[in-house]
Amino acid sequence: LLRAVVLGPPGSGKGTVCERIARSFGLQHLSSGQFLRESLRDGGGDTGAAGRAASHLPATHRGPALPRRVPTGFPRTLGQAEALDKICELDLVINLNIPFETLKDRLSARWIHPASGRVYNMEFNPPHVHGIDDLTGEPLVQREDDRPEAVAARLRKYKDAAKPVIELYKSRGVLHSFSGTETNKIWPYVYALLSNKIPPVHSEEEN
Ligand code: G5P
Ligand code: MG
Repeated sequence: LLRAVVLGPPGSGKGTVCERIARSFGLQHLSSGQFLRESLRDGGGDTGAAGRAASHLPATHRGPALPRRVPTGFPRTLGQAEALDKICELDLVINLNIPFETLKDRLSARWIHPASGRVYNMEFNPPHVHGIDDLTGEPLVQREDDRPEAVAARLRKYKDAAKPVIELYKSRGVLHSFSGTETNKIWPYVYALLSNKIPPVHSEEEN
């Protein structure tokens, strides 16, 4: 059993890296943000508000399914890390450390398919047809919280909340930080770290 999570600021590539981990190691990707967006889709509201209820998330993920999944974006606060401690102890925390300017650029070019959570980027991984999801043919949208005025506030909020979480896992010796501006350069290191612990089902290059 390997209990791993992926942490990082908005736009750091948690979703992108986690999709690759999921494919390479036969796991499922579980995004707390996507989970919150799905919960809110019919009721209206914003993910920030729903996030305040996110301390319920560990219970949702309790059970035998947990080791087969790689959560991203959780735990996001010290309170959530402590709640998670009551359920299991993490073996590995992957922390993505990406410069602020890079995050802003990436988020302004991000488009998503809301129903599936599939993520595109006009420069990095554009859809085959502009504005259209590759698999369903449905329209893509920009996330409300990717508007430039929202991004700066999100980054600030993340920094404050994440600092003690990062310190906690660092002090336990389970934190692995990866710094850079390109996911493709970070990915081989993440792959190498994980393939030491669990057998891959696909090679690194296949992602
Ligand atoms: P989310 O959904 O977890 P964030 O803000 O933490 O939201 P986000 O924005 O989803 O994280 P990401 O998953 O880290 O970013 O990044 P990504 O989508 O993979 O990559 C960003 C973009 O860059 C994409 O377009 C991708 O294609 C592109 N890209 C990737 N790599 C590269 C590259 O090398 N080069 C280039 N050019 N592009 C690249 O949470 C949403 C909200 O929900 C709440 C919070 O309010 C949060 O803001 N929330 C919680 N609240 C409380 N507790 C929790 N546990 C919560 N979890 C979420
Ligand atoms: Mg994401």
